[in-house]
Amino acid sequence: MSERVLRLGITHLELKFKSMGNSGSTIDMNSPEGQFITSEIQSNCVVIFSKTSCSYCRATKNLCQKIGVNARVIELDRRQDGSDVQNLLGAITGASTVPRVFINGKCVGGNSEFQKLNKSGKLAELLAECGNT
Ligand SMILES: N[C@@H](CCC(=O)N[C@@H](CS)C(=O)NCC(=O)O)C(=O)O
Repeated sequence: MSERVLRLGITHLELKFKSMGNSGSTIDMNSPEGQFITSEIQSNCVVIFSKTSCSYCRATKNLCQKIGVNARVIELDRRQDGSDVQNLLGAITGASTVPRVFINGKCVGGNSEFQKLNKSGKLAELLAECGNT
């Protein structure tokens, strides 16, 4: 009797896991949006996944301009695949908000984290790793 209950429990957990996987958390870096993200973060020292309508994104872009950071800006609301790219960014980085900022191929977070990196002086160190001036 207890063995039967245990088996049912495991089956239930497996089903739950599969349905969570189907609800948008799947990471497929071979998908078109996965290949796009990989290509952009590998070929640019600083990449900002942004939206033109987003005030946090504006703050990040303004700071880059102010301190002379040369950033590749991708405006997701100007792309047909913007939602797919944003969903995948959410799965990769743990947050699906914009901006999502990558330096030297790694996500450093959103605007708050980017501003903090600048204030602490760590931003300059990260930028130096990939030669951004
Ligand atoms: N704490 C985050 C806040 C970012 C945020 O709330 N962004 C808004 C737009 S300004 C967002 O992503 N909303 C959902 C969406 O646009 O899909 C940061 O500093 O980056």
